[in-house]
Amino acid sequence: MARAFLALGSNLGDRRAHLDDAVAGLAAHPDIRVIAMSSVYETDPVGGPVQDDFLNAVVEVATDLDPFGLLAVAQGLETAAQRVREVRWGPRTLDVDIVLYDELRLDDERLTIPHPRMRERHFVLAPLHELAPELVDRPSAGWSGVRRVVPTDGEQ
Ligand code: A4P
Ligand code: MG
Repeated sequence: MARAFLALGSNLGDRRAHLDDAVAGLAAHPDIRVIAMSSVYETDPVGGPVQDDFLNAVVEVATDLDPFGLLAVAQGLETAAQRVREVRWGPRTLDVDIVLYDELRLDDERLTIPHPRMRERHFVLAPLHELAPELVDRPSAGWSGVRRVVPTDGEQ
C-alpha cells in the first residue's frame, strides 16, 4: 500500500459540499482507504483571473492504485462535480491534485509528483502540515492567505 496526499480545492457552487463529496468518493473506492482529512481552509486565490476565494483541504489516503490509477480517480471526481475547464488556474467546482505519493518522484507529461507548485502554495502546505508536520515546516512568519474554517459555522 502506498501513502498519498491529495489536495482538494473549490471556489464555485457549494464549495464545502464539493470537498465532502470528493472525500466520500475516495472513501467509497475499493482500492483507497481515507486515513485523515485536514481542516478546511478558506484561501485567497493564487494566480489566474480575478476569482472568488477557495476552500482547500488535504486528504491522506492509503491505496493499492499506482499514481496513474489514482490520477484517474481524482479526475473522475472532478468530472462528477461537473467541472468545466475554461481558464488555466480559473474558478472550479473541484480540483483534486496528487501532492505526494510515498517518496516517489515522477516527471511525466500527464503527472508530476511531488506536485510542482506545492512548495510555494500555503493553501496546500498549511493543511499538509496539519496532517504530516514531519513533511512540511511551518514558516516562521506563519501561513499567509489561508484562514482555517470553523467546522460548525455552516460554511458553503
Ligand atoms: N497533472 C500533472 N501533475 C499532476 C498532479 N500531481 N496531480 C496534470 C494532478 N494533476 C496533475 O490540471 C492540468 C493537468 O495537470 C491534468 O490534466 C493532469 O494530467 P487541471 O486540474 O486540468 O488544470 P488546473 O488545475 O487549472 O491546472 P493546474 O496547473 O493543476 O493548476 P493548479 O496548479 O492546481 O492551480 N488558489 C487557491 N487559493 N486555491 C486553489 O486550490 N488552485 C489553482 C489551480 C490556482 N489557484 C488556487 C487554487
Ligand atoms: Mg489541478
